[in-house]
This record gives sequence, structure tokens and C-alpha cells, in this order.
Amino acid sequence: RYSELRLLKEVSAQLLKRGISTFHSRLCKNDGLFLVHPAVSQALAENRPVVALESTIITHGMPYPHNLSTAKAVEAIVRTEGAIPATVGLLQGRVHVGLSSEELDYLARSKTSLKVSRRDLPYAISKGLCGGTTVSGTMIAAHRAGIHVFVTGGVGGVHRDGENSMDISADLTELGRTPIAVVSAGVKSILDIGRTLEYLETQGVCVATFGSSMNFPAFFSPESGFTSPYHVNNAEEAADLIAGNLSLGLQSGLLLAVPIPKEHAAAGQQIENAIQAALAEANVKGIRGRDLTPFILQKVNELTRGKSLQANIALIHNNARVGSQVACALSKRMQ
Ligand code: PSU
Ligand code: MN
Repeated sequence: RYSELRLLKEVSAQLLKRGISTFHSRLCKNDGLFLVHPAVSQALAENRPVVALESTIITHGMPYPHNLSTAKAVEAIVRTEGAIPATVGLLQGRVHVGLSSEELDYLARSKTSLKVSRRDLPYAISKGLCGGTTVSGTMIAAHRAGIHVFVTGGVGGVHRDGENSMDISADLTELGRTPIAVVSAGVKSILDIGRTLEYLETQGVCVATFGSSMNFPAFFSPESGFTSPYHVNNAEEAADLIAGNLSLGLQSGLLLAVPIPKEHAAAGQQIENAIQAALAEANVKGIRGRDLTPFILQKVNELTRGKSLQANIALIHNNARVGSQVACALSKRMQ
């Protein structure tokens, strides 16, 4: 499948050079519902590195204007590292892979955007809605476009008490069924990290920590105390892992966990205390389902007087650097 894809892309690149873009648009499935930005489809057709980015973090994960400045900074980092950013989002019921700066601005200011996971896509499309795609929603769109690497802050997981509530993020099942590498800072301690790792194993997701540690990172802190199944030392090894997954033709994804840089992890314990308080408040207020993660994020930011937001932004920048280097290393193997 891996070499098939490479052949498809080669043919497509040659056609593109001659000004024929039909094959290339078929490759990118520009079929009306999924719109691939020309800069993204061109890069894909030429086998240049592309990094997908999500947008729930913009619509539901951070307050304005930090959401917009972070989204723009992350795209700039991807470009500096030599890759093309493709932020995924829903506009008027169409899934965009790659947003213009005006479109990013629109999503960042919008107060009516839906949080769009796999299960929300049919509704959002039928009603012509705008929305921020979660990790699961973004994986679907990015994979359809032919992107192999996707950078985010944190993925969803099994919530604490998930064995009773059955609140398990659709991100985990998506990782089990969609072959794309998700680069994140691990799983937040608002979640049950042990059960999240167990669930990922059940779903057949290859999980590796980036760097020399075997510890799976916990978003705000570099170590969760849980052992990561694997680790990769650098971007080259990460690219080997992704290439292996693609060559096997496994339909499952891959989770690359990048620990938060030590200098930004300082507020870790204070943030942990805030998480405990936020969880207790969510419980008292009966906040559940899709509203839970955004509620906790906002509450923790309030309680830490912005420290958690600063750490969040720093780790996303770091993930964007690492993810772009991985995408570059992977694209070299496909030249
Ligand atoms: N974690 C964060 N920030 C976020 C999210 C998670 O630190 O913005 C978002 C991501 O888009 C993720 C989604 O895919 O929340 C998971 O939501 P849920 O737990 O409802 O599945
Ligand atoms: Mn949930």
C-alpha cells in the first residue's frame, strides 16, 4: 500500500506539472464535502511534508485571542521546519483541509461552532454548520486527503470513572481505525491514563514516547508514571515507525507522545491541584459528555491564573516542531 501510494503521488505530480489536476484532485478526494486547500494538495502531490492540525483547540480549547495567536504560531512553526500546515475545520458544512488566515480568524471568533468528532460529522454537514474538529474528526479528514502526520496538544482518553460512565473519547477508537500518526503531549491527568493506555492496546494502536524516556507523558508533566509501550529517540526513528505502519497496511493509527519540555513543566503540581478542584466542581454541577473536557480546561486555566494556558501553548509549539521534523523525515523516505 505504501509503494502504491508513492506511485499514485508520482503520477499525480507529473500530471500536475503538465497542468492536469484532475487525477490529483481525485487523489485528494476533493469531492465537494472535503475541500483540500490548493497549497496542501500541491504539496501532497509533490510528496512534500504536510502536517495536519486540529481546530477544537481553537473553538473549544482556548479563549480568544490566545486560540487565534496559537493557531497562527503553530502554522508558522510548521512552515519554519519546512512542512506545509493543514488546519482542519468545518465551514458551512464542508470539511476544509487547510484553512486560509481569514478562515482561521472566523473559527477563532465564532461562538456557535460545534465540537465535531466522528459522530457529529453527518449532522454538521446536513445542517451546513461550522465547527472545530476534534482529534477524531481531524484524523478522518486528514487521512482522506492523504496526510500521514497530525499534530495536536493532547488527545482525549478514558475519563476518570470511565468504567462506570463509559465516557471514552472517540479519539481512541479513531486511532484504532484510521492510519495516521498523531503527535501529542500524551494524555491529561484529568483522564484515567492507565485505562487510556489499556484501551489503546485493545484498539491496536502503536504508542511510542518521543525521546529517551520510557515514561508515557501526562500533558502538563513529562512523566505520568505509566510505562510507554515503546520509545523512539528522534524524528528519524519516528518516521521509520510510521513508514512501518503504512507498509503493513494496517488500518490503525499511531500515537507519538512528546513530553512537555522541562522548563515549561514547572507549574505541574499547581496545575494538578487545579485539575482535582475542577473535576470536583464538574461532578457537583453534573457536567458530562462533550462539555466535560472544555469545562475542565477553562476551569484549570482560571484556577492557575493562566499558567496552564501558557504551558498548553508551549507544549503545542514543541509538538509542532517535533511533528514537522517527523513529517519531513517521512517525506524523504517517499521521494
Ligand atoms: N485536550 C486538550 N485540549 C483540547 C482537547 C483535548 O488539552 O482542545 C480537545 C481535542 O480536540 C480532543 C477533544 O480531540 O478535546 C477530546 O474531547 P472528548 O474528551 O470530549 O472526546
Ligand atoms: Mn467524552
